[in-house]
Amino acid sequence: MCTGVSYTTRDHYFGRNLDLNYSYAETVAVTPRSFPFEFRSAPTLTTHHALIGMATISDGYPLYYDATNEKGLSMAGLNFPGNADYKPHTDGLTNITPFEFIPWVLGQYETVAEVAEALATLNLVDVAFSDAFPLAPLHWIISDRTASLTVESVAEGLKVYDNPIGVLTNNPTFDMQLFRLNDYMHLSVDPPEQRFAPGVTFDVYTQGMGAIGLPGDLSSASRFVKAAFTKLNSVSGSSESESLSQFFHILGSVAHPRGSVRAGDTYEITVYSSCCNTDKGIYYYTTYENSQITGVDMRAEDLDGSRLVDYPLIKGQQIRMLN
Ligand code: GCH
Repeated sequence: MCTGVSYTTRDHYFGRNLDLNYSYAETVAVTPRSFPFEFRSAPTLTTHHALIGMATISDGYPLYYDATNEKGLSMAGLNFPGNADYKPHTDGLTNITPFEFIPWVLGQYETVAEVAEALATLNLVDVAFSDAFPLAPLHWIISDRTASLTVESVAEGLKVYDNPIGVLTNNPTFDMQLFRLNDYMHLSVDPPEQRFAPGVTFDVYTQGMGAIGLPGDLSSASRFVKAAFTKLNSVSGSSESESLSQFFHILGSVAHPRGSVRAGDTYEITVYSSCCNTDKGIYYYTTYENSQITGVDMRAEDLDGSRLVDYPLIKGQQIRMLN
């Protein structure tokens, strides 16, 4: 399972958990402005906004899972099995494959409003990258510092939803996830008030009782509610250290410790958690076994060049011993 989050303190932050029982040699990849983005049907972007994000690189092409561009626009693909439905090529529309979708959006646009307009003529086509990398059933969250969209290509066509929560998980479809939040409107960070029945005395015997009923399991629908509650009630200072810490705690509230979610013969784990400062273009991550925050600053690279730069993940614990 996965969870994507958009969060603003002084700067804007965007990131996700990637929860899986396998991994594809992910790297933090910086795509500079003159790296030619070739598309199967759409015209090549010979120059474009620079991108930073998590990707698997195959045949020199960055297959991004999530990324941010130098204008602060961000996007992440999350699993959407059974619902994602990509279409045949259609003349008159912009035909983009799912694996091209992140470069196509982040290469060209600066705001969610611009993307919403471009999506009016978009067709997500059923073309795989290669035999080794078949079509991935995904839906996407696209965010700038003020707004988020959810994009779902389903049987009825392309759906574009405003995402006022700034959170995305997996199934079911986003309209259902949003609707189910209604069931939790009684939850609160404050101690509960007695409204059970007149004349009964109750004891607020511990902190946190106002949110009893908040789902704690790791199903997608439950993670949506938990991450929404945690994010929307989040309180943090505005420094980079305080914001990053808070962001990773929000993601931590829906992380997968190995053993809690069986997937076949193995277990889903939170392979990585990411947090990009979208104003500064710095991509931070932790991995399942590396709790130290590692960062890559896109502005330290030659963004006018054409050479893709990638930093393989540091996956082992970085322990500071004091004696
Ligand atoms: C290719 O078409 C696209 C690229 C892959 C390979 C297939 C590496 C890039 C990117 O789309 C990759 C994709 C493999 C895989 C990824 C995807 C980004 C996110 C997705 C995960 C499986 C999503 C994790 C998730 N799991 C919960 O939501 C890595 O499709 C669940 O419910 O299983």
